[in-house]
This record gives sequence, C-alpha cells and structure tokens, in this order.
Amino acid sequence: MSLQQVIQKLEDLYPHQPEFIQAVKEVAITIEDIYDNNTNYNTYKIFERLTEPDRIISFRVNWEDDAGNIQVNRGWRVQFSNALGPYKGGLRFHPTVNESVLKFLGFEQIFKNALTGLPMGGAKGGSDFDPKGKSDNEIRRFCYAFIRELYQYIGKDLDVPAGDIGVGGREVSYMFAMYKNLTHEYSGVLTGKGVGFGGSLIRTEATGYGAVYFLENMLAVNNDNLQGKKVLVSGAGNVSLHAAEKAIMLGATVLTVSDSKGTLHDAQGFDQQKIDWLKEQKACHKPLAEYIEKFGGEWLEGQKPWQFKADIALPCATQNEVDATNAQQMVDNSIKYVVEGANMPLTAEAIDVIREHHVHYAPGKAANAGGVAVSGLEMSQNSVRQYRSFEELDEQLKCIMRNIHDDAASAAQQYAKGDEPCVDYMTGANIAGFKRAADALVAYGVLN
Ligand code: NDP
Ligand code: 2IT
Repeated sequence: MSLQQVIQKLEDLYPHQPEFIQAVKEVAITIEDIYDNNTNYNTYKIFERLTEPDRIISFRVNWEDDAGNIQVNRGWRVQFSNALGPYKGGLRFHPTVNESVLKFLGFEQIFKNALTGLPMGGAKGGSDFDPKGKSDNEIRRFCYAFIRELYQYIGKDLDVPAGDIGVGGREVSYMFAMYKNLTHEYSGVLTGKGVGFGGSLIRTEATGYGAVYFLENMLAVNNDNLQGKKVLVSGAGNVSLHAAEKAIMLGATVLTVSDSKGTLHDAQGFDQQKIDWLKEQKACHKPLAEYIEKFGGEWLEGQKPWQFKADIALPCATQNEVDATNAQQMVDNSIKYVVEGANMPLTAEAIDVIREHHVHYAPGKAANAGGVAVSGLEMSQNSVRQYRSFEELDEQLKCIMRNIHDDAASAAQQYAKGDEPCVDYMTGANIAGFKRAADALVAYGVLN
C-alpha cells in the first residue's frame, strides 16, 4: 500500500478524527522519498502499522465532587508503539480531549521519543475532565479514580505516563501515590513526580528550556543568537512560562503570553519577577488580566499574540492555535523563526504560509522533545535509584536538544529537494524519527 492509500484507508475508517489525520498527513508528505526507496518499508507494511495504535484502553472514571455528587468522565490511554521502548507520553486533562486528539498526540510521540535517542515508545492518554474551577480535593479524588482504572495497564517497563495540559507535578504525584497504594510497588511508573520522592530536577522546566535550546541551535546555524531579539509567546502554562524564562535569561525580550481568554502584552518585556508572578497566578487558575494592575501593559481580551512586531514566535499553548491568517500576520510582523513549544500548534495551511515565506520553522516533535527527554532521564535515575544534579541534567538536556537539532538538520540536508534558504527541520525531524521506529519494526518482522 502506498502512503496515499494508507491515508485514504485512515480517512475512510476515522472520518471523525481530523487531528489524527492531520498529524499522519504531515508525516507522510515528508517521508515519501525514503519510503519509496526502501522496499522493506512497503513489504513490512510499516506505515500501516505505525498509524494504527497497538491498543487503546478506554474507561469510565467515577469520582465524587465536594458537594457529594457523583461525576462521570471518560479516560483513555493510547499505547501507540513500543518499538523503541516502554510506551511513554503524557496525560492530558481538558474538556476537548477525545480519541482523535489523543491519537494525534500518541502518533507524534513515537517520532519525538525516537528523536531523543532514549529507549522510549510512544503513547498518550488523558480525560475530558476539566480541572478549571475544581478544588484541590476534587483534583485529588479525580486523579485517584483515574489511576484506579488505569493502573493495571501501566508499569515502569510497560507504559510510563507523565504530564501534559492540565496535568503537572501535583496531579502526577497524586496518581503516583494511588499506583503505589494499589500495587505496593515503589517504581518509576510515572515521570514528573515531585522532586524528593523520585522526580527529576529540571523536568518542570525541560520542555520550555529545551525549545529555547533548540532555537539557539537554529540561530547558531545563521551565526546569530537570542541577545536583543523580540519574542512572542502564546500560552501561560508550563511550556510557555519556562520557554519565556529561558529566552529572557539568554538576553531576549519577551513581549507576550496568552491563555484561552486573551493575550497579555508588556512592551517593556517580562523579567524574572513578572514571570514568577505569572507562574503563581496560573497555578491558582487566576486571571492573567490582573497583571496590568500590578505591572502595567495591556490585556487583549479574546485575542492572540501574533499582532505584534517581533523576531521570534513560540506557540506553546495547544494544537491548531495558529491558522493561515495568524501565520500571515507573523510574516507581516517580520517574524523570522517559529519554534513549536506546543504539539502541532500550526495548522497545515499555517505551515505552508510560514515555509513559503522562508521563515525558519521547527516542528514540535523536535523542538519540544526536551520534556520527554528529561522524563527518560527520570526513568533511568529511578532505575538505578540515584539522583543527578540540576546542572548535570541541564547539560544533558542541552546535549540532547543539540543532537536532535543536528540529526534533523543532517537528514534534511541529505534529502533536500532544492537549494532551500532555510533548513527543512520538518522533513528532517520526520525522517530521522520515522527511520528509527521503522527500522526496528522491520527487524522485528511481523510482530510489533
Ligand atoms: P498547561 O496546562 O500548563 O498550559 C496550557 C496553556 O495553554 C494554558 O495557558 C492554557 O490556557 C492554554 N490553552 C490550552 N488550551 C487552549 C485553547 N484551546 N486555546 C487557547 N489557549 C489554550 O500545559 P502545557 O504547558 O504542559 O502544554 C502546552 C502545550 O505543550 C501542549 O500542546 C502540550 O501537549 C505541549 N507539550 C507539553 C509538554 C510538557 O512537558 N508539559 C511536553 C511537550 C509538549 P488556559 O489556562 O486559559 O486554559
Ligand atoms: O508531549 C509531550 O512530549 C509530553 N507531554 C511529555 C511526555 C512525557 O512523557 O514526559
């Protein structure tokens, strides 16, 4: 079956899963050449196998709210591929979670994890539970109930979940406690745990910091650096605020952050004190808009951050947050680099606009791999029952991000179509990640 035929089959089978189909198409258009030149890939039906999850575990989660009412949510774990290691990937708690979203995230995770060079397969999970407006007790009861359903399908060498949207250190720690309680086993079954009982230093910062390290490598290719650059960040969560923090540390001026309600613009730029305030504010689910009473700036209700002139855009909120119109706005506002902190934040049309205008572009599966990479380091620390220092782990994170950058850049160069003015990181990352997973499947024969 050709790649096109596989896509057609998926479109027929899953017409109601647009995010998943979008993610598959994005990979397919970039791997066509290597796929056609390796007869094994066709013989072993590699693309068909990599686009159908090994299994999807789907379950009901009953929990009790503070008023004593029983609430019912849906939970999933998409175990996409363990070709390269135990299933690995985050859990998302957000009302928009469904099978399409989790399949797109799990599919991308296969290639992202492959790019880290660490032994991790691809998975994703979560629930349509909405943590907003819930008390700490409700969050705890939900996390306990969620893992009570999932615990028998995960394990330190089987499937190792972590955080994603709506799931951070607090939630992972509750889930870890329930797993430990049910199994009587203290193991590295989840990553992103609290530091002090198995969690790794720098895991919280790793995705945002890693994205900025990736950006530094891109800039270095063009003999440039972050000093004095103007940066637009979207989102105000874990990835956004740590990306902003690292960019500021490296001399950039960050002008915006945002959330689902609107955009906060500070023409003076954020500093560490302002970032710390934003972290506190978001941790309590309080409005970003309150910032202007304390620090000035402007709050743009219902708007996105791409209307400002800057050099670099870091979309770090959620999938498809940047459409073709937003991408054109970036181009018009002289953005030269777009680095995806979020997973698939650009629509396919937005990517086309960015690339047509020769904006340097790094896809999420390469640029935001720092989070899962440090999760991999947490797994190995848990296995040998030792902790590494912040400095040591930060160096490892930088090294992994440089390797991902260089692997993607060299694959891009090897398979470049013409004399492109920008490194094609999208093609390079997809090819480098795909080859690792695909070659393992060929070696395994018929089994996954
Ligand atoms: P958080 O829950 O910490 O923050 C999410 C942020 O994005 C919030 O500011 C939220 O605003 C905003 N957001 C979420 N959904 C929407 C929406 N539909 N429209 C506008 N804004 C929205 O999540 P993370 O920072 O962990 O994750 C952000 C992105 O990074 C996701 O794509 C995730 O998959 C990806 N990622 C995360 C990693 C990690 O280690 N955490 C690793 C790699 C990728 P509000 O508070 O108003 O909802
Ligand atoms: O999208 C991602 O890479 C994550 N949410 C992190 C996954 C992990 O296992 O640390």
